[in-house]
Amino acid sequence: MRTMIVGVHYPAIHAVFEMMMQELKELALALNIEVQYSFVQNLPVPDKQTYLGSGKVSELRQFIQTEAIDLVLFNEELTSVQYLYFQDQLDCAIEDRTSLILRIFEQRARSREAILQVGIARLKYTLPRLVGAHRELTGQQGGSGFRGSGETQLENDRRLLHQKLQRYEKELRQIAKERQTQRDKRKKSDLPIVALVGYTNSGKSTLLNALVDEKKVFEKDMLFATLQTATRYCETDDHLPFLLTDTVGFISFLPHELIQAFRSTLEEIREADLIIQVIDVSHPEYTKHIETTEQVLESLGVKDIPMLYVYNKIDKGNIVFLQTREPHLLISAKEKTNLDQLKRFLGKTLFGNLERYQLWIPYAQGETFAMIMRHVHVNEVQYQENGIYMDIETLPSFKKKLESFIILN
Ligand SMILES: Nc1nc2c(ncn2[C@@H]2O[C@H](COP(=O)(O)OP(=O)(O)OP(=O)(O)O)[C@@H](O)[C@H]2O)c(=O)[nH]1
Ligand SMILES: [Mg+2]
Repeated sequence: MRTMIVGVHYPAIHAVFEMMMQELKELALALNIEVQYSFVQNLPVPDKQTYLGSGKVSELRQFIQTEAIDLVLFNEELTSVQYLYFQDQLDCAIEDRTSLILRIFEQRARSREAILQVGIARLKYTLPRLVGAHRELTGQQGGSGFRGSGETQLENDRRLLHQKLQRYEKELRQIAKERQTQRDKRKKSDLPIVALVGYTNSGKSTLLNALVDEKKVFEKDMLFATLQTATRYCETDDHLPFLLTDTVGFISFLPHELIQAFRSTLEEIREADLIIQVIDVSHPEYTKHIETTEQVLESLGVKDIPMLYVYNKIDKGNIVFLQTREPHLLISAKEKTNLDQLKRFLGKTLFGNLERYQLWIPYAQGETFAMIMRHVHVNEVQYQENGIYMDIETLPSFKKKLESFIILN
């Protein structure tokens, strides 16, 4: 497939323009589409109706013809007006950034929840652009100005899509409710929750896998490898337990339809006690990745949660490290470099204010004993004749579960 990318370079996106164009190529590559040509116009702002200036459109049309281009990818999300305009003007397939990202998500979605979320985002994207698809289907019969069968058909299709959207949203609400129940249960377990966030492909899933022993999650060198939130049991260097959550990665200009659709999944981040932002420090644009990540977090209403900046992939030679955020650590998830340091940090941050108790547990309370062993830091255990003596350290919030076993001095 002969493919080209087209972008308008204007002051408002000047700082990220090159990165966006490069990313657009990578997004295409994630769908096995190789980009051959790039077409850029400098403008003060993109044209509201035609995105490019009108002279440039003829030039583009000419180029498409001469080079036999099959597909044009636009650097940004086109408005429905712009989209329809290009559909009319260009003699090849067109797709914008949002649609491309949606396609990747569609390809990767496996769980029912992810499929619904992506489906909703796609429907919301498609509905306002339906006219164009129709004009193509119904051929040239428009233009004479009467309400032909095409238009009734259009109304029909729109209604069907609306109904589908409502069905999806209803089902997703149900799943979101279940997710909330799971979350509440997790909260009740009193284990602190740590969320991994960051730009796509920065190494979040690899880090999670490096920190847990079993039930590995999917990691791969591609954009948006993870669509499904996964939570795993984990321990600090002192064997203090916490939960670690891996989430979908971010990207600049992440379509708002997707953020909205993935809200229930991403809300897990809001309930974290600590956020680890994973940054691919070998990427030339990593400081922009940090900014993007923080913008997305803000749009999700994530605030006032302590954040640790973990600069990953230090094993790759080409690192120019300019520290911008604190607290931070430099690691390699792949080579497992400095993970001890990370675990120590987590221990200090999550369990810094541990309280020490002496417990006495009768043998009849075997289950409680097992539960306590799992959830606290144990200094000493003595199996005595009538019961078990324990010297432990734990978070103050866990005290109420232990109350009846505490030995008062
Ligand atoms: N060299 C090197 N590669 C790494 C390191 N950590 C992760 N990678 C690679 O980076 C790629 C992406 O890793 P993932 O863990 O899937 O990234 P992610 O952040 O989960 O990505 P998404 O799920 O797409 O958001 C994989 O090919 C990893 O092997 C590292 O420390 N060093
Ligand atoms: Mg991942």
